[in-house]
Amino acid sequence: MVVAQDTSELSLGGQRAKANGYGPVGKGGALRGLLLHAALAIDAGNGGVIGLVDAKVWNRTGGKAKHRRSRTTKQKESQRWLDSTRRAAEVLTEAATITVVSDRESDIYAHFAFRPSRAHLIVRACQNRRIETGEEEQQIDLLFSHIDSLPEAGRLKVNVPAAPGRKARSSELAVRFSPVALCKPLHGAADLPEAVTLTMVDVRETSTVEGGKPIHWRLLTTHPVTNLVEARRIVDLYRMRWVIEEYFHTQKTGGFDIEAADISDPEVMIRFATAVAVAAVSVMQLVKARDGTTGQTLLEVFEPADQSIIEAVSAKLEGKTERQKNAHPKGSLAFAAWVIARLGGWDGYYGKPGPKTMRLGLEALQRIKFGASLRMADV
Ligand SMILES: [Mn+2]
Repeated sequence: MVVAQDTSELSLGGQRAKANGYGPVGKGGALRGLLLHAALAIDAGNGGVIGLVDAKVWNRTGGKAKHRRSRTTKQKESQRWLDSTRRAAEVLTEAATITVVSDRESDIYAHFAFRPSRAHLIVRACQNRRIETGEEEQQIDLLFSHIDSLPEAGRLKVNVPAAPGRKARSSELAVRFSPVALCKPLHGAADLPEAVTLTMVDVRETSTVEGGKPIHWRLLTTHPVTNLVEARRIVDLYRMRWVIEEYFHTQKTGGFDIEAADISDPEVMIRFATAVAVAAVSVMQLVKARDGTTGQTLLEVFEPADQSIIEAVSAKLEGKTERQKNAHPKGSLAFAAWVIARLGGWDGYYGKPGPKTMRLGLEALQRIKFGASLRMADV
């Protein structure tokens, strides 16, 4: 099982948001809003979204940041990565293995040092840390120059999907990997261990990329890597991090448009954003399940009582031709996704229903359920 965690900024405006008590977000401090940190559990086998492991919404108030080492707000904020990793290990008791993946912001020594033994990590490195090399006497090297000096272990082919400002491409990655012993940061806290042993997997695109940056990921992981197959696995697991970006997009312009909510009181907005964080998971689950590839049941998103309503709505929406029928088995999440997408305005033919359609469909289902409960009360 993969857990993708990340932080997203909800930009809610400038001067007026500031006057309402919203703290700074983004660089420069001109924009005001809230921060959302979330961790999503994903089935590493089929890409299905299992659920929300952790979510926290907060308002960054507390004045001007001081020098980095005495910045208490920053320290408290970086704790979020450790907290979500610990939470994943606590709640995902059924999972055989848990791999928590996160981007460069989470390259924090304590994150590696204090991870629960059940939770493996894959973190994209941004700090050129000191590492110990040589067993006899203490030799010190730097992480990035060490990995750069290694010969290529081989090459991998990957498909890079399209993104805003980027065409889809297939590319070749040169792979290097090595066990590394990171040294405790010079000004690290007293309770940190002197060194942490991890593996670094370095992948970089071999050809130049038109209109975009070539991939270069330096991934630090607690998983052992001794061959190219295992290195590929680390890259593939890290790439599942993309799901959390889609999840944030769902909360914003992709689905709920939360940044357009005009709520002046930060406390009320925090509660609203938390509710959207939960609702957006159901939307993501439906989007991922729409092709029937995740093998999930309807009950992973809906209440048992919803099943007969969804089946009744499906029967009503189905047309006469094969192509107008719900092709998925009853009881599957894919069956429900077809119904919700149709309720959300999808015609059943063209394109694939995205987060906005699924959100509208879920709202329509709520109205249908409400109507059904009124009719029940009439009798
Ligand atoms: Mn991030």
